[in-house]
Amino acid sequence: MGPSARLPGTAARDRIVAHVDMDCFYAACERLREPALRGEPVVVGMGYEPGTDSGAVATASYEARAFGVESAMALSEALDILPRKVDVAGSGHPVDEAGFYRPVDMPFYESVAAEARTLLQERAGTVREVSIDEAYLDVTDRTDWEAVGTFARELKSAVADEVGVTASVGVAPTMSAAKIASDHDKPDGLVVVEPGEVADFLAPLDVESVHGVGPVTAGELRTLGIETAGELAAADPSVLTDRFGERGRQVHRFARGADDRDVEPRGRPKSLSRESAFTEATADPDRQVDRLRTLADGVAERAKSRDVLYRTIGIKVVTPPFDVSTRARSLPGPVADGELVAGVAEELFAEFLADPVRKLGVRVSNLSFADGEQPSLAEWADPARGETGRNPTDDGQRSLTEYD
Ligand code: TTP
Ligand code: MG
Repeated sequence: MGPSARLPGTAARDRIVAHVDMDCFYAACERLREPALRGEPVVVGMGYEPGTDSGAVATASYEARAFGVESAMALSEALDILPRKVDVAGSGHPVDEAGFYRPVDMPFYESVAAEARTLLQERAGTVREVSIDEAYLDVTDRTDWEAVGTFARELKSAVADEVGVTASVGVAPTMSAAKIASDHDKPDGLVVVEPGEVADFLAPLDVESVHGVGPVTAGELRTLGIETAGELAAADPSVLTDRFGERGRQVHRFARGADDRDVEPRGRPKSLSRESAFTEATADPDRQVDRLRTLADGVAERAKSRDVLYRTIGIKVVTPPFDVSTRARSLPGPVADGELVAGVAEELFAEFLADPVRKLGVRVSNLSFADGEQPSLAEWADPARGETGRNPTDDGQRSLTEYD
């Protein structure tokens, strides 16, 4: 049996799970190479061209958030509430009410994330990476409940000293409580929820913080008068299953703190993809192709950073109202070639060119991994997938809704 196997019928062991999430990660990376940005409002824009107001906010430092800037906001809107420092000079606008804007630089952020991953892997037996800045650690065999506070503080210091960014950490006996705990005291947070405290910890929180409850489900629950996790936990399970089916039963369990998922290392992805929506459908071929190329570059970059070759290149096109079309082409052999991804994506897109398009995606599949290892079982059976409600794509990476 593997380390996470459990005899049928036995109760969940008291796991010690830590969830680690870096604070304003892209902005923290920018500060790492540009220390003058420390303590300043910093906005990192996806699709942002310095000097313009194009793109959308990928993240903002906490100083910028204090002005109301937040992820996925149109960059032009962010600039309205927080102008660029360089623009306000001599304008009479107070300089301390202005910020620094930087474009997304994925290769750099990936390299910082790789350092953090190495460190987490040294300090925990089992690590499940969920996104570029977020991972679950099973630390049951490294510490105990008396010592875990110290353990987590040392982990945070190591991330700060060796990687140079701050992390928030949540510790709990379950994955879902650990995740909520890491978010509870951000930034630079450390929250430990001991066994027996989970239900009390969850009870006052908004129902949307319950694992598996996204904004839509939360809205429906509110119409049923269920606003907090505690109210969800106390709700009649049959009402929930009538309304939401099996998922109703699941979120009811999560709200009560029950979650017997083990921290499983992430399996090999079957494909890598990126997608991005236009705020409004666009029929402008230049914007369409431009976006397609950006997505293709992003996918190729990701494959390269993971040492992955691919044999199939595909696109996804969403046209109004919500019609999804996919097209794919397989190559004679595995390649790693960004220009080819962009070129094939563009050819596949030709039949849609100048149609109104809401959303575009680029995907590579038929992957081969450079180290020749067999894919792990976790790849085939992964109950924890698709959990964040923020459209993780199949490699666990977020897709950003861009505004333009
Ligand atoms: P998050 O961990 O959600 O956000 P964050 O690290 O910036 O801030 P914090 O955790 O302190 O709340 O996401 C990690 C990175 O992913 C983030 O730095 C930028 C990117 N991202 C996007 O590109 N688009 C998004 O909509 C979100 C939420 C994040
Ligand atoms: Mg984060």
